[in-house]
Amino acid sequence: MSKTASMGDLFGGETVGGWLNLPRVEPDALAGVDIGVIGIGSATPYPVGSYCHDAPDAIRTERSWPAILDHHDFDLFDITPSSGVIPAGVRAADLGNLDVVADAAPEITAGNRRLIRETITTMLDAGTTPFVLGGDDSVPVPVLESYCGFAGGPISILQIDAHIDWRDEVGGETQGLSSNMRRASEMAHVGNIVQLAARGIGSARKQDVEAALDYGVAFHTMRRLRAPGGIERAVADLPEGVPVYVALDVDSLDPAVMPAVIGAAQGGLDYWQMMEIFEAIAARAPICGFNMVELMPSRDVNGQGALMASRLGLSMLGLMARQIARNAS
Ligand SMILES: [Mn+2]
Repeated sequence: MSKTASMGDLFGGETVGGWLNLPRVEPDALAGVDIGVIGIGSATPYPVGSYCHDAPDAIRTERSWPAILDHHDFDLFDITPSSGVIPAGVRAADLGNLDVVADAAPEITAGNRRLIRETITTMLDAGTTPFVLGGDDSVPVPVLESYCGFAGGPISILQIDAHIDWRDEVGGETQGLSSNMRRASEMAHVGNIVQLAARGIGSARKQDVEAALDYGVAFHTMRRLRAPGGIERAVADLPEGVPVYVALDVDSLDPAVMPAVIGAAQGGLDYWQMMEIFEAIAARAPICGFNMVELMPSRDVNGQGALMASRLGLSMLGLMARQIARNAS
C-alpha cells in the first residue's frame, strides 16, 4: 500500500522539529522559551480508559510541514502581508510528551498528577507559558493547581466545552474529566470562571448547576453564544487585564467539524466562531495558559478532527505569540 501524499510532501523538505515544525526543546532547558507546547496524554482517566492518550501525536501529525510557521496565514492576518505566525523576538518550542501513564489505577494517576504539577510549575517558574495538548479533560486539574505560585497573581479561567464539568465526583473519582471546573473553583488562586458553549445533556445534575451558579460562574451556553453579539458578551465577562487560562475541550465544536470526541453534542461551534472567541479573549486579557483536550483519535474520520485541532491550536499559538510581542514592545 502506498503512503498518501501529505502537505509536507507537497511543500518538500524534512520535518525535523515538533508540532508545526517548532524546535524541540527539553523541559529542563526552557531559558528564553516564551511558549512551551507539551503533550500530556493522561492524568486521571475513569475506568473506561485513557482514550485520548495518543491525541498529542495525532495533532502533531497534522500541519507539521517545514516552514509552515513562516508562510502567510490568511486566518490570522487576512491580506496584511506577514512573515509568519510567530512574530520576531517570540520563541515557541515543542517540549515533547510528558511521560505519563495511561492507567486509571489510583497510584498511577497520583503519579501522573505529580509529574504534571512538577513540569508545569517548572515552566511557569521559567516564564514559559504552558500550551498543553491533552489528554482527556482530567489533565487541566493538575495543570491549574500549578498556578498556585504564579508570578502573575490570581487567574481567571475561560472554559469552552459542551459540558460544564462541575461533578463533585464520578464513581468516587474526584479528579476526573467531569470535575475539572469544580476542582478549579476550589483553588485559592482561581477567581472568575467564564464557561462557554454548554449544550445538550451531559453528566451535570441540578446540584452541579446550582453549585456553579453559587460560585458565580458566568455561563454563556451555546444558545446564548450564537445570538447576535453573544461571543462579545461572553468574553466581556472576563475581568480585563487579569491573566486568563483558556481551557478548551474540543467537544465544544460541532460534531460535523470535530467527529473525534467521546461526548458528541449537536449544535456546537464552528471554526470561525472559535476563531472569534480566541481573538476576543486575546484582545481582553493576557493568556497565561492554554489546553486543548478530549481529542479521541480512535473516533476520528480521515484525520479531520486532528486537522481541526491542529489548525485551532495554530491559531491560538499565533494569537498568544502576538500578545507576548505586544506586551514586550
Ligand atoms: Mn470537558
